[in-house]
Amino acid sequence: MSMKLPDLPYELNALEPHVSARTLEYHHGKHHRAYVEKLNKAIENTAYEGLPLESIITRAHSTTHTNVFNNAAQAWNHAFLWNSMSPDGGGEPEGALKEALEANFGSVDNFRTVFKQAATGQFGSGWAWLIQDKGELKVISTDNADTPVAHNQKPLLTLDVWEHAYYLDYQNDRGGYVDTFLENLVNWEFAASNLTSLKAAA
Ligand code: MN3
Repeated sequence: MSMKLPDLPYELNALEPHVSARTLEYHHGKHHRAYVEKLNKAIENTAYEGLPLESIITRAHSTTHTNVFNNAAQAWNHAFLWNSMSPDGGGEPEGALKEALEANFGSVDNFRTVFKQAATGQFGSGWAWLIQDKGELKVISTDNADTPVAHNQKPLLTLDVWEHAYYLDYQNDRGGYVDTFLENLVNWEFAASNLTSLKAAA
């Protein structure tokens, strides 16, 4: 039993003009696919074969199986990324998510400022995240393939800041890409569905 590349939750051109069909064609069809294929190759006939992806990530993280970890984490992160964006995204969060962002960051605008700082401040390749950690919402960035899943943190949203995510559309303007994500693409409903009650977690 091997891992499968998940379909995009929308058409290749659904995020235009913010993310081009060409970017998604390469990002999903080449990059994400390659992580899944390399993972399948790396776990074939090993104790990892047949495990859920999250289990592969946490087990590989606690060992020195760097190749398994990197490809498993990238496979997971990209599947999470596609859902963190939506053709109907952007605008303002509502309800419990809005309240939680205001409680943890002062305001939704300040959350956007902090998220942009994390995304643009990540040196080299990596990811920016909104996570839930011990009952609090936090913004973090991770290097390369690293993922909150490996650190017992619960991701609510992510943005890929590897150059392959934005270079065709934004060249070196990572800040412009992050602004577009926050203004036009961010899938608040997905984040809200990932938010577990802060009261229950406290
Ligand atoms: Mn990527």
